[in-house]
Amino acid sequence: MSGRQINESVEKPFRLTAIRFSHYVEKVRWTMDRLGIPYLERPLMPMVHFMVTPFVTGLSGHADEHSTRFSTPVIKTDRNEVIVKSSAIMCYLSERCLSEDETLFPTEEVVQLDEHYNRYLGPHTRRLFYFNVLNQPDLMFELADRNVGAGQAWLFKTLYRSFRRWIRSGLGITRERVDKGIGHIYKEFDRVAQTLSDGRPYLFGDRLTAADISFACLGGAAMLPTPAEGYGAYLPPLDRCSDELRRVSTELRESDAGKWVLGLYRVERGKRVIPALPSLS
Ligand SMILES: N[C@@H](CCC(=O)N[C@@H](CS)C(=O)NCC(=O)O)C(=O)O
Repeated sequence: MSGRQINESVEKPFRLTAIRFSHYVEKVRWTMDRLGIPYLERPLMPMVHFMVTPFVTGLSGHADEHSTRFSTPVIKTDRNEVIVKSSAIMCYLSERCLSEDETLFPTEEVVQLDEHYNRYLGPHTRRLFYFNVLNQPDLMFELADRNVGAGQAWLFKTLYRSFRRWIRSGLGITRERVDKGIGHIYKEFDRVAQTLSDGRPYLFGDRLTAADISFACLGGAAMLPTPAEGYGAYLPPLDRCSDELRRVSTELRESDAGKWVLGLYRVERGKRVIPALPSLS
């Protein structure tokens, strides 16, 4: 399915404003790549995004209990519509490009499971990631060097100490919450394995839905998938991560649900077909 033709109903490339390595952004990139939507990505580092997204969303941003109204992903379509929130964007793309038989949101259960992952899985994997990686400035600096342009990377590194403090307090990152979160992540992976244990290829049967993409991105990010494995941004290499992050990622990779997610990246996501800025080579 990866490598679909450029969608001909699209008049000019969409614009994706994105904290480049975000797993919520990956949901949208996956969907756009899958549907052949041409887009240009404006890649951002966290905190630097506050200097950009207000100019894109104006007053239309949407806050929830885990993110501000200036959060990403945000897209601007070929018709100049600005859409915020990963699931709303996926829904728009699905309605615009897919028939009723192909929709990514075929039932209310799919909508609910996607939202469940938005609210109860994405925040836990993100806290686990930041709790560990913020303590390794060299890894954070490499994320900047590999994911955004040189000027922005310089700004991020220069203001890193303040940014780190704000990220920690903004996301409520504490040892206790991370410990609880790890339990939740394992539980969600177990639940997925149980659902798939009857042999079905996807969470809702024999077709890929938004819930599969959502789990693969919001849960799968804890396994730190690489661009070669299909992830649309650069995440830190496992062998340089802290013992805790490496242990959890490795255990998830070896679990049934983790293997299934890596298979989804391989078969359904594939490598990105639309060049992004800057290059991920
Ligand atoms: N509910 C939003 C959440 C997205 C989200 O949390 N994005 C993070 C990136 S991991 C972000 O931009 N955070 C910065 C902020 O909240 O200002 C969605 O699904 O799009």
